[in-house]
Amino acid sequence: MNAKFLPYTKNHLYDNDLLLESSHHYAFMNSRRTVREFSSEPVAIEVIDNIIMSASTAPSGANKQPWTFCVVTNPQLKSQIRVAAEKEEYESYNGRMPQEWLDDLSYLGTDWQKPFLEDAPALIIVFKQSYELNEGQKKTNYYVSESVGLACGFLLQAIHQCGLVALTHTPSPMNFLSKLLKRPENEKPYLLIPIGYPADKVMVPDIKRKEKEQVIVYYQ
Ligand code: IYR
Repeated sequence: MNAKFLPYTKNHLYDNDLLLESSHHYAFMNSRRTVREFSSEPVAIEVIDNIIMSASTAPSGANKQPWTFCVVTNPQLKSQIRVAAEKEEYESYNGRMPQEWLDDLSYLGTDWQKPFLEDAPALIIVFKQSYELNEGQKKTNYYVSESVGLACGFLLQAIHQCGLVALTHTPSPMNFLSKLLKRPENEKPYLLIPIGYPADKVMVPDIKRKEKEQVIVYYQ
């Protein structure tokens, strides 16, 4: 099948306008923080739709878009997810994670308890589609983890743009999510992202981001 090509144009910025735009964008992105305490104030489903559809514009291997975003707002299901996640996290924090890992995390103040799984108005559970399954027919997907990671990055940016906050939570192992959400066999849980407004007077750890000399290498 031959690809059909369409014209594509961009607003071309120059010199100072370009510099200003890039520096404003950096400042905006640098103001994003992971938040672990949420207000229970709901977020409209239409807003969540738009945020997820923004994420779904991410590039993907052969444009297969190998992702499913499950949105849980049902309080009973949120509670079931919390119970199952805390069961795994309790084991992880009490024996499964080596001391070096626990030491690396200690300054973030995380532990096995995950109240945000019930407090946040919505949980977005991102599934990667290891392969495509269409009426029993399997088809290959490519660069699945890279593609879904990019979509999650877009998702976090859209959430930040809307003045909302999120947390990239990775209960481990995560297979309980496939069971609770009754996902098909070609989907594997990838990230659990609670989304909402921050709790009143929320605090975040005093983290530092690396300097540009530490993250960029120029070859000129
Ligand atoms: N999944 C655990 C532990 C955890 C691991 C890393 I790496 C973090 O950056 C943060 C937490 C948890 O969610 O608490």
